[in-house]
Amino acid sequence: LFTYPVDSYLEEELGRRCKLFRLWDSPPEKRKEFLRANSSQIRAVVGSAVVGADSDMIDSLPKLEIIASFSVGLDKVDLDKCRKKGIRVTNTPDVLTDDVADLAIGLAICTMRQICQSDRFVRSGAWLSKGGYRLTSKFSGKRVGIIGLGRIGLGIAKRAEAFNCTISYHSRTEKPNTNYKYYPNLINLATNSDVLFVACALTEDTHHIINRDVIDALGTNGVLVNIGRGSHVDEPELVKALVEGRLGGAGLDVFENEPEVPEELIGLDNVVLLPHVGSGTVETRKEMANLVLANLEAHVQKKPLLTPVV
Ligand code: 8YV
Repeated sequence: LFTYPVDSYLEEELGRRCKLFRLWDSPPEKRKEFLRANSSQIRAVVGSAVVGADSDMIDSLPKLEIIASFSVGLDKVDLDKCRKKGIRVTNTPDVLTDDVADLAIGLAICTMRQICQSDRFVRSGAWLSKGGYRLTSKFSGKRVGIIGLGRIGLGIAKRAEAFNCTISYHSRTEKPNTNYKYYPNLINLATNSDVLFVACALTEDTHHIINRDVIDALGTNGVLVNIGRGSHVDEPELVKALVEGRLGGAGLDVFENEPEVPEELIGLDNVVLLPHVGSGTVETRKEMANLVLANLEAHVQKKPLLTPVV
């Protein structure tokens, strides 16, 4: 069962190798029926960051053996239920780390140097009519804070080091083998950062980890970059802070109710808004698809899974 048409190569390959059910073939109000009608045949679910496998879906598929997600984030999969029912779960780590870390740095620079806004300035003819663009903020050498020092967080740190930034981080526990400064308290990290990157997994603990207090600690010159999940951020609080000028700027690849983006952000010049494209390159999406296929193949051949989570 493929839950969402997220990648045509993966869809083709799944169609070639399996009996493929496409969840989007049935309208949302008929999906329960659709799942019930096909439940005796569905042994695997391929989900993504858009549509995963929630508790109801898992319960409606008694023959389900494996969920292979076309994503590194598994917040849309009920992992506890999978553990209880002995359903295997895989994701797509590593292959997307470079792209997401590249995009994070790109978003920081775009937001601070106002690259997208400057491009709009040229296209609108304002360069001719108004003269040069206003001055922007420097990125090199700034204090970078990273929430979550996993694969992507480390990728961001490594890149930011090349820009002579000082790197600090917050996570549940201090990481061995890094010289980056650890802040057990997120408010302290935000107070001591010019740019704060969200790069942790979305869990109950990290839901709305960016709240009003963190935003205010980052402050009027601070920039928030979110390449994690929209729900890491209390979005109404972020919007308020940006509108009221309590936060310097934000580079956002993810939103709480994608594809909806808060209307108030559209007119702001201190934000850069992207449509969840962190892993969205031809190269990486193909590697992600191949990893999903390889995990499914390993499962049916009773070999060790390549990237098991459960
Ligand atoms: C994808 C993602 O955009 O890996 C993740 O967690 O959010 C992204 O790689 C997504 O799975 C495709 O919808």
